[in-house]
Amino acid sequence: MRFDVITLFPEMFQAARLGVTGKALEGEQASLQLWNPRDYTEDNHRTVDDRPYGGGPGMVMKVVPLKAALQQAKDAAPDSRVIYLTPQGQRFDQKAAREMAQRSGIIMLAGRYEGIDERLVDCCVDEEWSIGDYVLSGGELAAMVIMDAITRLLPGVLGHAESAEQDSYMNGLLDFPQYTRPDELNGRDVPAVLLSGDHAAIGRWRLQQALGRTWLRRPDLLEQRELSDEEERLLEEFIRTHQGASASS
Ligand code: 9D3
Repeated sequence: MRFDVITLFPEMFQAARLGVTGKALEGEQASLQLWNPRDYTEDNHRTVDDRPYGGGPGMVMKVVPLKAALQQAKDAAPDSRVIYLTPQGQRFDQKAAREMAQRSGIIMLAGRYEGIDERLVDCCVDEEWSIGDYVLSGGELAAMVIMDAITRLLPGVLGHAESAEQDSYMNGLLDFPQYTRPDELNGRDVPAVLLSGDHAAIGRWRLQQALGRTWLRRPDLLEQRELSDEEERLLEEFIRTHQGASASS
């Protein structure tokens, strides 16, 4: 998949060269091209911002250099839709990540300051997306969040084990708790079932923990999900034992 990003801060995308996204960019699963509007300015000061009509605080990104950078990206990636990252956009979620992972590429426009001229949205933006209800300083981190979520879904990016894990555990529940050595830490033991070697019992315990934590922390997720008879039984047992032990955790 091809990612093109219009940004005044291309250096921020060094972070995408690390880890899973970095591996995908080294391989043939993903590519990243950065386009800096400052490189498309014509004045001596290389000005990329201007005052908002109507007054008020802050600045707006200038249309001409932004549009020139965007046009270069579109010429290089003619099949990609243009996505503007903005607090006014649709909320990006795992469903959106799965849909975008089917595309050949996306061009992401990362705003700075108070945003971009609305006429540029009207002419040249296909979709507007937000990553959540909090205030960022610009669209770059949002672009990297979206890149990361999509890249993990591309064929050949994760190993077999991790992909299988994604299939079974992006199932609308929170993760079960993890433990590693040592088996005792500051007087706290690893749950005995995990050392038992009984894989069926381990599977049931993990499912019960996932259901229980989702019930405690994200009841909204449980409301969106059907539970099997087995899951209902495991959750009821969790709730019963939780009520007896809730002071200790
Ligand atoms: C609170 C909105 N605006 C009030 C005048 C100011 C403003 C806040 C943040 C204007 C631009 C920004 C920059 N944010 C993004 O570019 C952004 C963003 C975000 O802030 N939150 C969640 N998702 C995104 S995607 C792009």
